[in-house]
Amino acid sequence: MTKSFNKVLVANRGEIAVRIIRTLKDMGIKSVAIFSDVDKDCLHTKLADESICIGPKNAKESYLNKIQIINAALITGADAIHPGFGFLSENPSFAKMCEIYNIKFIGPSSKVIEMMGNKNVSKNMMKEAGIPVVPGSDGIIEDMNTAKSTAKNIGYPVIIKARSGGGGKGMRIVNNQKDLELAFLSAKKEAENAFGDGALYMEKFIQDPRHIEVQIMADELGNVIHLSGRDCSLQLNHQKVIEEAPPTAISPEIMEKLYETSIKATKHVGYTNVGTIEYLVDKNDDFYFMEMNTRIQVEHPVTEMITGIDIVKEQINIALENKLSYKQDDINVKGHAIECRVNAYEYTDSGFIPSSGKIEALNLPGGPGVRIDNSIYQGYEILPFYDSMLAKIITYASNRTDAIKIMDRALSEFEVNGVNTNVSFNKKIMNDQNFIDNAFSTSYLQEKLNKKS
Ligand code: MV4
Repeated sequence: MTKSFNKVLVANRGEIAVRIIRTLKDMGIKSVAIFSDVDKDCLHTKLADESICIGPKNAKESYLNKIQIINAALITGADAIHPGFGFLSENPSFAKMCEIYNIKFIGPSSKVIEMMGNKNVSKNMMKEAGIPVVPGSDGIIEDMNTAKSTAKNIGYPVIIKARSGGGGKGMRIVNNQKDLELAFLSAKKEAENAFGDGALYMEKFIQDPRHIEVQIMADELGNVIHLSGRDCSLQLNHQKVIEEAPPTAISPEIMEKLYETSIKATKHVGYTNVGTIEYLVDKNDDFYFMEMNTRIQVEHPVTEMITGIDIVKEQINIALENKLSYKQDDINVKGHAIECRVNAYEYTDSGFIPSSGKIEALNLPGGPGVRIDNSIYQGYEILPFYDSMLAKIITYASNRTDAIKIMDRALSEFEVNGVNTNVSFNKKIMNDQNFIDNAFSTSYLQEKLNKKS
């Protein structure tokens, strides 16, 4: 029986909150926006059917304040909460609180979020299922002696990672034993400060990999499909700079293996709703499970463009305990999509300089093959308190070369006066020969910038 939600609270801000509210509107479901007191004029509060202030600008007292958000849902009578990405989207205790208060959390169960959030547990679970993982330590490394013997067994270079990590925090690449102790201790300290958990594990460092991820969808009835993959290899400081779909640098045969592996992994962990499995693919086309993200991703629009599927709509459909709207045979990948993030910072020779200010004039790109997911409007004040992402430009064409050309045009049209952005940095990438030739790995951008400085 198809259930429905009367009202969904969007526990986020910025462009992803706008994105979710748009789909709720398309589905005829009322939306509730939350905002901190400095965000009262944000676009998402204007587009939602109702909005409610949940606290002061400090995210710990507002967008990360679990009980305030639960209270907002109870006060407004929301049946469900969509967490978006970031903030509490992968916080198991928040998902658990939703379960306790009988508010549907639009995402996997709190148990699965907890398991996948522990990178050591998730890796061991995948190993159990026969899924390729990077050779490394057998669990957490308790002390320096174990670190030394483990690194010796694996063989340098090795990479140290935090159990509760993500985005590169608490991560160190170590090329020889003399650098090991400092790397181990600094990684532990960084992980303790960032995650409140200093537990570390170690892996063989895979040289110059591609970062390939697979979008999966699983309903609560046991059906699992994939929506093909994305290539997110162009990164800087562990932030994805450009994302594209499908991953044309990897052969279709290898991608088929990643798709089969992703379906197996999703079923093995008892995953439900929408998720992403990240892999490293090396020069020999060997691939290794890296992590499973239990949320919708920033880069989901490139997958929507090549499949024609509204992923947020399917998240809500799954949360309503409906069967997946698609079978695997219904998924037909067509064309190529690329995404650039527009951030309120500019890239200078001394790195990224954050920017804020009032948007005096704004011209958003458009025309054939251009989609803009944005949270800005003329007169909006960019605040320095939260993530610096202002908009995402997604371009689509029948092939990668044309999608790049359209992105180059769209970036030229993107004008925002009053705040500095990384638009010109992205435009340089669209005209970089190695990018155009799709001949680069995850270290490319950092090495290119190191050469310049
Ligand atoms: C790796 C790796 C190579 N070998 N693991 C993990 C967190 C994610 N943000 C990046 N991660 C990586 N894990 C092994 N065993 C390469 C990456 C990686 C990366 C590492 C350092 C600097 C930039 C990077 C960009 C993408 C992937």
